[in-house]
Amino acid sequence: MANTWGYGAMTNSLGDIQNAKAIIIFGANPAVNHPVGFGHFLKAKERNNAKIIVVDPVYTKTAAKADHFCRLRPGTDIPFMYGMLHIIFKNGWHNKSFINDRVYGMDEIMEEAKKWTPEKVEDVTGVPADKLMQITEVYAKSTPGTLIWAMGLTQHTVGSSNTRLAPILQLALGNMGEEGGGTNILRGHDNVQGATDMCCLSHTLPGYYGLSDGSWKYFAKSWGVDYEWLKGRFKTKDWMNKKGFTLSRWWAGVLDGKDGNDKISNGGTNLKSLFVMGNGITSVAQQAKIKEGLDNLEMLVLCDPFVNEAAVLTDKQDDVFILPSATQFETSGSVTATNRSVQWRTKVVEPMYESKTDHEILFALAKRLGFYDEYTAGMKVKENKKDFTWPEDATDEIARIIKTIGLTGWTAKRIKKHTENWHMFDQVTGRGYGAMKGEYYGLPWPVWTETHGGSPILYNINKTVKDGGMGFRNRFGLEHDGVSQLAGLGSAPKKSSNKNGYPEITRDNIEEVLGIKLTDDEKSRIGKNWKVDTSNIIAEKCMERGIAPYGNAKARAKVWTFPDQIPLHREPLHSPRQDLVKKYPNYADKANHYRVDTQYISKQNEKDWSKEFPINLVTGRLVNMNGAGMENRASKYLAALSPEMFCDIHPDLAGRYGIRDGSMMWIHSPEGTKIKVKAKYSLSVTEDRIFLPFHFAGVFQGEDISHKYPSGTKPYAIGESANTVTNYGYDIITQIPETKGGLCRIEFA
Ligand SMILES: Nc1nc2c(c(=O)[nH]1)N[C@H]1C(S)=C(S)[C@@H](COP(=O)(O)OP(=O)(O)OC[C@H]3O[C@@H](n4cnc5c(=O)[nH]c(N)nc54)[C@H](O)[C@@H]3O)O[C@H]1N2
Ligand SMILES: Nc1nc2c(c(=O)[nH]1)N[C@H]1C(S)=C(S)[C@@H](COP(=O)(O)OP(=O)(O)OC[C@H]3O[C@@H](n4cnc5c(=O)[nH]c(N)nc54)[C@H](O)[C@@H]3O)O[C@H]1N2
Ligand SMILES: [Mo]
Repeated sequence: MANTWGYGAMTNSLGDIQNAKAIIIFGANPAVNHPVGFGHFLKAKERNNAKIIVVDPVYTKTAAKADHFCRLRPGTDIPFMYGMLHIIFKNGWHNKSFINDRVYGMDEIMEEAKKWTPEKVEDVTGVPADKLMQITEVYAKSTPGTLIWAMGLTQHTVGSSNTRLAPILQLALGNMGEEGGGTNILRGHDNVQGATDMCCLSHTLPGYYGLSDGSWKYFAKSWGVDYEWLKGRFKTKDWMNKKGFTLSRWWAGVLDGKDGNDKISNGGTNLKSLFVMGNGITSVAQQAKIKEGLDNLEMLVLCDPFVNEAAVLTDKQDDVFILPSATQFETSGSVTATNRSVQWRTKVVEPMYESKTDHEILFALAKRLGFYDEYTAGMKVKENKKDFTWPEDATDEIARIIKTIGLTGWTAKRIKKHTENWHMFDQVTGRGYGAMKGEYYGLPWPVWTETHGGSPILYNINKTVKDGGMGFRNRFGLEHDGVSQLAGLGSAPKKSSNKNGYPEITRDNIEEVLGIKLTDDEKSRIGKNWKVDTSNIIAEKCMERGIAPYGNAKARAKVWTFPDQIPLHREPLHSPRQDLVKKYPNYADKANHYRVDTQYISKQNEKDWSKEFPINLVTGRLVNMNGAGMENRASKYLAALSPEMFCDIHPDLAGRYGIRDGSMMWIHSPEGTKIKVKAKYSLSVTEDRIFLPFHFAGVFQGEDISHKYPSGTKPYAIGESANTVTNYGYDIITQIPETKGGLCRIEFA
């Protein structure tokens, strides 16, 4: 099962934001969701008089600290960013040499940007044309500028296009690979970056290795497991290379087309059991469907330190198992932060009562399923050991195998040494001193070799590769449409033996690109290419010559394999602007999207949704709650800060429906579901939209279901889940639900 929420990592770091001269924030509310990291934003203001620009449909606590606030309509960031690009190109504020040497496809972006005049952007986004011009000038002229995003960009059908256009804006300004620049995605959970890097997802192997025969064979060999055995785990071989279901749509796999639900392509069987480790379930869109999915399972297993409220939502009576997981205070191991740096976590207490750590639960499960030996084999490969030490040998296994993002240097020993020496690093540059000289704080990946010091700023060619420099990765071939994909002349990392663009390094081209001769011994040991070279010969030789093993190419603004080769505006499936739906229709329906037929245009065209559901629905977070919220609502003091589920609503909108401040209101969704919540008058929202936090559960469509909590486990606060009314809609590439761009109807309750 895949968790497809996150998207991207920081190219720079939170500390580096102090170097920014301007900060533009799209769909993120760090004052609430990253309050410690937000300190660095405020320091940039103090140090450089950096201007903060917030682009959000809601006036947030972050907006309150900003110099400029642009209130856009949900789901219209693409027109907004094209509007900025329009003004930038028109005034010649773009970085021409950077684009020429280091970017592919910008000409097509320029063409599209021509269409988005400030007046047109105003009509589509709601942001006044003069405001757009004002902030664009501020941002374009105050370089380096850092671009921040989080969930306001990703939770849309066009989320993946949003996350492409934001870096394109930075590329146009030459803000990539610079201190104080970059695209800095504020990630979610503790270690979500680590979970992403290990690809706890359904469409790749660990370390972003694709689902190809070559990758499977590389892992089989590296794990010391027979490839034929791995193959035998699948129904037939072709299933090895197919994406699985995602977290957002597993329920469709259970319902399997029943009652008009989306059909699946799963080899003729539906999903029968669900094993949950570390997800709240009530945080996923379309709770009524989720409930139906849960009710129809044969078996449900919930591993959680708290009672997972999936157990409360379902009416299922038998074969629901609640396994008490230990918390992260009761275990140890490495965790990865939002800026790609790593730290070692040390156990604080032994697992309490009958709880077990997640790895113990997984090991026990593997034993009962009969593949414990294969499951743990990779940890014994390096020294041909009989047994393994957890978690050190797992960490070393990762370091040995994962080359794609350069984890070679992340051995348990080095990570521990870093964590023991946290006081020996500069807060802004991350540079170490004393015992940590030559290394960066937390060894941000890529860490190409066992002695490399980490790469604090991605794509920075003003540094040597040994000191963390690199160009863009050569990932998509040498040319496209007759245009070279390699970087231009002279744009290689500092002091490199090859001053120009060069391909990714392979066994076949290493002598030519690096200008070296390999010995016969080296020739016999070297791997086929840098991604599978466990001998580390490629990386070591590259370091000596100042070469990045992954090549030096152009960043691509055009993705020729995606439905939209360059990002294009498409109205949300449920749009309040029917006139614009005709002009900017959503995608064609997508069959077999992570095994589920997914609707786009057919849902959008089903009817004029805005007639019945005229109000935009925005969801997001509160500072005192996290995710599905059980952890916090079970805390008396955190629960007291927001004891009830509520809806932020503008007094004038509320007034039209006779809803008083503090009275109850119904919110209806296009899917025919509803929730009953308390109205909270707020000027943070306008009259055309409401805001809901999504941290509640325990009430479902007006009905209190709290009698279903096992005795003694009912949290201090319960309420409706916002996800009961979030609309149908999934990103075209990642399948992230459109939880930030829906419609609703309200009424006094
Ligand atoms: N206190 C607290 N901190 C957290 C979390 C938590 O639950 N509680 N969760 C963690 C996790 S898992 C994550 S992923 C991060 C998320 O961090 P954020 O992304 O900051 O979280 P949200 O509040 O969901 O959304 C951010 C903003 O996106 C805006 N938005 C909605 N639609 C749009 C749109 O179409 N365009 C634009 N530009 N903006 C839009 C919302 O109004 C909101 O202010 O926070 C992490 N930190
Ligand atoms: N409407 C709407 N929905 C959203 C979002 C939104 O903005 N709007 N944001 C989405 C995003 S970005 C995210 S990340 C999700 C977050 O939602 P969830 O992934 O559900 O996040 P949490 O509630 O933080 O954590 C899930 C569970 O993990 C348990 N847990 C904590 N520590 C451990 C541990 O060590 N081991 C185990 N086994 N379990 C543990 C917690 O008790 C909790 O029950 O919500 C998504 N849903
Ligand atoms: Mo998240």
